[in-house]
Amino acid sequence: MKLIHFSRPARLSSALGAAALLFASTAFAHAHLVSSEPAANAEVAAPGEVTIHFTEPLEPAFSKIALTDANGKPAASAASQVDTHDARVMHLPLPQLGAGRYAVKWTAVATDGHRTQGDFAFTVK
Ligand SMILES: [Cu+2]
Repeated sequence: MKLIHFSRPARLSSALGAAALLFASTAFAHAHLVSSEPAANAEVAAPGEVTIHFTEPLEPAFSKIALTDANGKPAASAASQVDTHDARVMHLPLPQLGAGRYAVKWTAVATDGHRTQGDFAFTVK
């Protein structure tokens, strides 16, 4: 009887320990920007899309990229998409952009539900 009484709490605490470990390993899994094309502050020929690489896989339903022109007007007509082969990559297809400065605003929601966001600009020559 004593063995049973001891083994139950032991099993419970190891389950809690495993849950705590799991939480610890995912709690800081926020998606941060690794790199982008165009790169921040780059001066480029009109790009076909904006591509951003993140440190973590993204939740497609809640992650997005928006592009505005120098007047603050939306400059992309299509919606951004998380890459179907690599969820750490997000694309924003672009129409033919004229010369000027553009601002990229991204929102990334990692699979742990944590949201990160940021912005950068690039210039089309
Ligand atoms: Cu997180």
